[in-house]
Amino acid sequence: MSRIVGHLDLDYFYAQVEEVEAPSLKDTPVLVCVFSGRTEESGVVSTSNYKAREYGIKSGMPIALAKRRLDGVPASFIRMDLGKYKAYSDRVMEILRGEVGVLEQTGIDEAYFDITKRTGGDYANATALALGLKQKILSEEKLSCSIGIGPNKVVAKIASDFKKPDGLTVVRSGDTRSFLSSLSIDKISGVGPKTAKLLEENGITTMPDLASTPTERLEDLFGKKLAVYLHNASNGLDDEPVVDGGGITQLSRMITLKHDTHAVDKVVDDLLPALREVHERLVSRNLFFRNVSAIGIAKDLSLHTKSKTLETPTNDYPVLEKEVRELFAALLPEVGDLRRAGVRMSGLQDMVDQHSLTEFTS
Ligand code: TTP
Ligand code: CA
Repeated sequence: MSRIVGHLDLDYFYAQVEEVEAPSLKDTPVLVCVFSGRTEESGVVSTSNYKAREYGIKSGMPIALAKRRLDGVPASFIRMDLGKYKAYSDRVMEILRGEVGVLEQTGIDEAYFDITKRTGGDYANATALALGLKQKILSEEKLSCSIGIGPNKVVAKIASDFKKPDGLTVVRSGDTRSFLSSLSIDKISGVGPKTAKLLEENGITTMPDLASTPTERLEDLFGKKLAVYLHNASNGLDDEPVVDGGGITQLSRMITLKHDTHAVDKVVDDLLPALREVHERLVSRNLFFRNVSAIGIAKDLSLHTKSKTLETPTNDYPVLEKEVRELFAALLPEVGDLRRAGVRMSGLQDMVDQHSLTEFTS
């Protein structure tokens, strides 16, 4: 089965969150700023929407310069609010986790995921999964993202950046070389201006140049590790695995409740189909869970969780439902009305491990 990896990156993330919270901003430049506080204009632009980018606004630009570029243009300069973006990020990652299982989050707005098993190594299935994911994130969080699908992490990352915003780029394993050949070398993750300059000084200016440069020659310039990486990446090769953040596999699912409520029975009733679905996924993968969490998203969109670690791992559905009910009974009085609810099972382990554990303890 050929490997299929995805990379998701949210579009103009901080600025897009500000647009979601105040949709009237959408058609004008939005700049999320870190104000240093010395003067009204001191500080830098963290990011901006695509409207602002039309005026040459870039991340890291001094606010004063951005103001000059936008002279006479109605634009919003908004103070960066990391807590708010983190809450959106957490919820998007929950949605993603629910769809793909294991993911490797590499930034507040980006993550890799391996969908080889889930798609049976079939790119048509991968495309459908990615489209469904984009739709889900848009309908639940009103956020657009760009997704790249490819045979490995290097290609998936380049692909997610290929068409932005709201892009989906699928690069099948046989097409990686032709896809990469027209791109500049700095599209490879980890190639910054310094590396690009050194390559250029050595006559290596295009991706095909780099792809056909023997590793030994690159080794003289960059040392073995980077040389091998550059050679492989420019040839579309990479076998780095997607590593789940905490090294623990998880299964989760979030739903939007029919009505905002703090009644345990109502929350759990709405959640039952999702619970069954996530349990089916557990059983179909021959897994047991050890930890279970109730996840709630309140009306102000804040995220709350309560978790429990079981004494013995299990794959028993009634246990799952009972634990989830108890966790929500503890969570709801603290949080009040929920808008969305979810469940997460973590500390997953193979039934095989479980058998050997039982043999060992009995
Ligand atoms: P990016 O993904 O690099 O940028 P982006 O999401 O704003 O835009 P796009 O992906 O559509 O090109 O960074 C993610 C967030 O990280 C970004 O929204 C704000 C923050 N950030 C900074 O604070 N400073 C920076 O210099 C950069 C590049 C990003
Ligand atoms: Ca982004």
